[in-house]
Amino acid sequence: MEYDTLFLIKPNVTSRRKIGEILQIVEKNGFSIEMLRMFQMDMAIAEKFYAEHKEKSFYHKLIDFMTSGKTVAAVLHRTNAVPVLRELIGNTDFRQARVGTIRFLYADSITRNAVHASDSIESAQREIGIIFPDYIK
Ligand code: 3AN
Repeated sequence: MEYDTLFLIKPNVTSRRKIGEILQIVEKNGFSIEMLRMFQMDMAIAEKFYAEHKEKSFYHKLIDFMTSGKTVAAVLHRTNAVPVLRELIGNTDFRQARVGTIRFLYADSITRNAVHASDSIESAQREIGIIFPDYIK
């Protein structure tokens, strides 16, 4: 089945001029970019986006980081987009990320882990609605 997922390139990567390399990796792996936006997350968007982590110990660190610089957000389209993109980005903990994955190559720490990809079709729809409220398929 072909559908959309949400992809974020986080501030630790945008500040290092690696945006082009990472978009090239996703395109080479068969994803079509349907929407693309570069912006600095404000608190309201970050809190909405990470609402499920509100009670976690790392929540404030995560919100501080995500609002600290520019993020590139993309709606990516592909067959089996969610599991294929999750596989391509690698484990949340970059030390356990498979060799060659985006997090293996670009993460600096568990919080500064370079990229985000939706973990289910439902999450993808919710997250696309937050970042691209006027996107109509
Ligand atoms: P993923 O991004 O792999 O789906 P989630 O949804 O569990 O991982 O976590 C969201 C974000 O929160 C991660 N991308 C990471 O930046 C941060 N995070 C998750 N777990 C930790 C942790 N143990 N310590 C610090 N930051 C964390």
